[in-house]
Amino acid sequence: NGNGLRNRHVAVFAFPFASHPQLLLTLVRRLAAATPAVVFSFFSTERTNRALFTERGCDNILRYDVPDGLPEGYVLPGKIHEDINYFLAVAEKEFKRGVQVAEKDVGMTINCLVVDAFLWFSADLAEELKVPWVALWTAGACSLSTHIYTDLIREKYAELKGSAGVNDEIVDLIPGFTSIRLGDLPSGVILGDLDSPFATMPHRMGRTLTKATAVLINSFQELDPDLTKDLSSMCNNFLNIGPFNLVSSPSKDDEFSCITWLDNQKPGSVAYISFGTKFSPPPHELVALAEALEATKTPFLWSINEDSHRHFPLGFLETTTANGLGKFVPWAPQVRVLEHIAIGVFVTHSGWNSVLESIGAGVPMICRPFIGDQPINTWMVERVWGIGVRIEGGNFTKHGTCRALEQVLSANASSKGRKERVGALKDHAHKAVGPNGSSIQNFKTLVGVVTGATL
Ligand code: U2F
Repeated sequence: NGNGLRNRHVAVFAFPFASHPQLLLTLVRRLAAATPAVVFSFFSTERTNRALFTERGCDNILRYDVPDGLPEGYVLPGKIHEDINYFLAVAEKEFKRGVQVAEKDVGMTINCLVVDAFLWFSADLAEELKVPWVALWTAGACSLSTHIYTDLIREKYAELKGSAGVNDEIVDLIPGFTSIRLGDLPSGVILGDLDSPFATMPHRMGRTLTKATAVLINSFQELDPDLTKDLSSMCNNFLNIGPFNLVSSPSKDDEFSCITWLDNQKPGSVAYISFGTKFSPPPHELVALAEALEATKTPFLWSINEDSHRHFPLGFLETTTANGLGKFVPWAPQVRVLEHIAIGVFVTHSGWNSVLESIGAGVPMICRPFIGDQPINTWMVERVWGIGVRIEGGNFTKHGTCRALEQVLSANASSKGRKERVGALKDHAHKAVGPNGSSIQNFKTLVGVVTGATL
């Protein structure tokens, strides 16, 4: 099995929810291909591993299942927060136990830990084993910065003595940001229940990451030069190694014939709509969005689960399908869709992967954020990068959505400006992962950390 050639053993800990484990495995596959002498033991729950390890992968990645901590009889998926809490209650113990099993199997002790940054507590294990601790933050530099600076932000916010509301823009609140709207900070930084696990987890993560051997993000440094500079001063080896979707080739699957449908649309005319893996606007907003698409006669491709069709206005699905204005699919090959010449705008929840994929394809966005990092990603899209608009008032109304569609799809100067700016970022993204690009250089540094060459 080639074990004789293997000289290092890396343990990888996944946070087994939403798109997290997939992204980590994408990274590990890249690392495994670059370092054939290293064995990677990948730990995640049985349920996520089953979905991830469908194809034959690299010989030097071993799959290990860890328990999900759910009580007997619990039906998945429950409430996401509940599922996460059950997992976190057993995670530290189970990962540790798993490492001992893998060390025995492989016949080598662990030389390095690569983890999802949410698993901040694994820094203790790395210290105990005296090995480098490498953490992957699956979202952008903007949100990471708010977690690293949570203590500072809280201090400055306290000085404001409640005089600022959620809609107020505060100048110089966070290093690397000229200004930020308080309401766009991830909940749990200053707003919401600061003692809940969803506030304490990223807070403790932020404090711990500054001690990591390397902090990796799925982004490219030219997107956020100021934030990158600042985060590099806070963390060791702060490495932008993305966009991941431009490094790995997109899946060729197009089960629902999205590409064929797009082939028959005019260039730059179609709105692609998707709210990621977990989110859907409430029924009245789906109605408003549907009405706006019809009123503006915007051709659209909508990735939406069939269960939500019942919320559409009467006859909307049938009419728009019959007259060719729209196409509804339960899943779209998003990266390929966004790259299609027919796409004019992406209506998105601003999940980090979606934002990055839109940038990688040079498509401007209309953002309707829900929670977590989505509002701050939206802030960046609209106010910092100038490549999209936040839906007026934060929710879809017929009027606001018509306006946003007209704004982004029209041929006027501000729409042209948006397209030019997103086109320029697209070029930077492609250069970053091209020969000698910044993300490729950073990846080499990472390989050095993982193989022990740079220690
Ligand atoms: C969580 O976000 P999500 O996983 O809900 O959303 P994204 O980060 O945008 O990732 C969705 C991925 O699913 C793909 C799409 C993205 O790679 O290409 N996809 C698809 O291929 N076809 C479809 O029809 C629909 C989606 C979290 F909620 C966010 O706040 C975080 O920013 C994010 C990253 O940590 O994770």
